[in-house]
Amino acid sequence: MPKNAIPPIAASEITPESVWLSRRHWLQQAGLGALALGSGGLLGMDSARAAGAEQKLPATPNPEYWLSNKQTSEKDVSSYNNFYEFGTGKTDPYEYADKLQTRPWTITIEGEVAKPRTFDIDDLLKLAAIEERVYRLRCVEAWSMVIPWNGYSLSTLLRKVEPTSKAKYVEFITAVQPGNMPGLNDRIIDWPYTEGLRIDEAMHPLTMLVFGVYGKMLPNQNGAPMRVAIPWKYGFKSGKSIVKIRLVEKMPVTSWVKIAPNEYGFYANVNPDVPHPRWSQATERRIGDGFFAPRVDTLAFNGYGEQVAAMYAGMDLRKNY
Ligand SMILES: Nc1nc2c(c(=O)[nH]1)N[C@H]1C(S)=C(S)[C@@H](COP(=O)(O)O)O[C@H]1N2
Ligand SMILES: [Mo]
Repeated sequence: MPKNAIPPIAASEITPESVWLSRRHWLQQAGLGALALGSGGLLGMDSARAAGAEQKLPATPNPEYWLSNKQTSEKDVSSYNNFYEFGTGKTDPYEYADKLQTRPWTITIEGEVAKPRTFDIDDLLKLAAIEERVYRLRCVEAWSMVIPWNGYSLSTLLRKVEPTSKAKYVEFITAVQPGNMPGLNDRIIDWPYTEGLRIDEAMHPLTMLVFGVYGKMLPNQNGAPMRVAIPWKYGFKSGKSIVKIRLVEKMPVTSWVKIAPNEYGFYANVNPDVPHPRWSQATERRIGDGFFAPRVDTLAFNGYGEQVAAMYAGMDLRKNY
């Protein structure tokens, strides 16, 4: 395991990196990506839904951010989702997100920055080298996945716009496409879905701008064309299909905090010792292991404590949940 890599949860779950890499290499050699597009059947998806996902996004593995745990299958990653704009069912995003229009797409960065700017998504894809990083995703609903995301650190983009000294927080505003998003009729969330981070969290190298997964452009249901991944926080912090990033002085009131502040906090750091008021957060179900497989222990900061705990030194994590 490379230096600084996150220790695996259980030895039984390990796929040695070398095995995984060679399998990946073999798939590339065999040109299975192209085959899947042609047949539209390899993953059991119809071609309309698979088409976007089959567009390649070459990425270089970054061993600094690598888990050796068994990866969640591509099928599970793209068919068991939370994306309430398309419905609250786990398969709704897979079912309905093909209507999301991902081009043209711009991302506006504004607020407390010296150089506010609107970027075209295709320019952001070229802004930095695309890396592959294997991250845990731990949903607040006590299930988890291990996902090879493709992208680069959010800090790379934020530095371009030069945050001012007043930039204490970062707010993410996500897309609203009436007509294309059947879930918007549900008023659970006061759309758009928004999320936020403290500036040091946003600038942390682990915080990732994600454009792809499994070496391909993000499927719509995973937040195409660009989402964030913040692996030490519950999944709801990782906003999908971002259209605006606002740097602000005051802590933004994010979607879930607005809905139920007693259940969902701004920080939302994964914490097995702080239960959700309606369920425990001590263990999790690994998607793909089968419903009756033993649950695995949830780790503090989702296993990323060594890298991120210092940012919360002196804070009461029971109050700042
Ligand atoms: N715009 C938007 N982003 C969102 C959500 C959402 O409903 N809308 N759900 C969040 C939740 S609860 C989780 S667990 C992750 C799921 O990401 P995945 O479906 O790619 O695994 O996306 C997050 N980002
Ligand atoms: Mo979630």
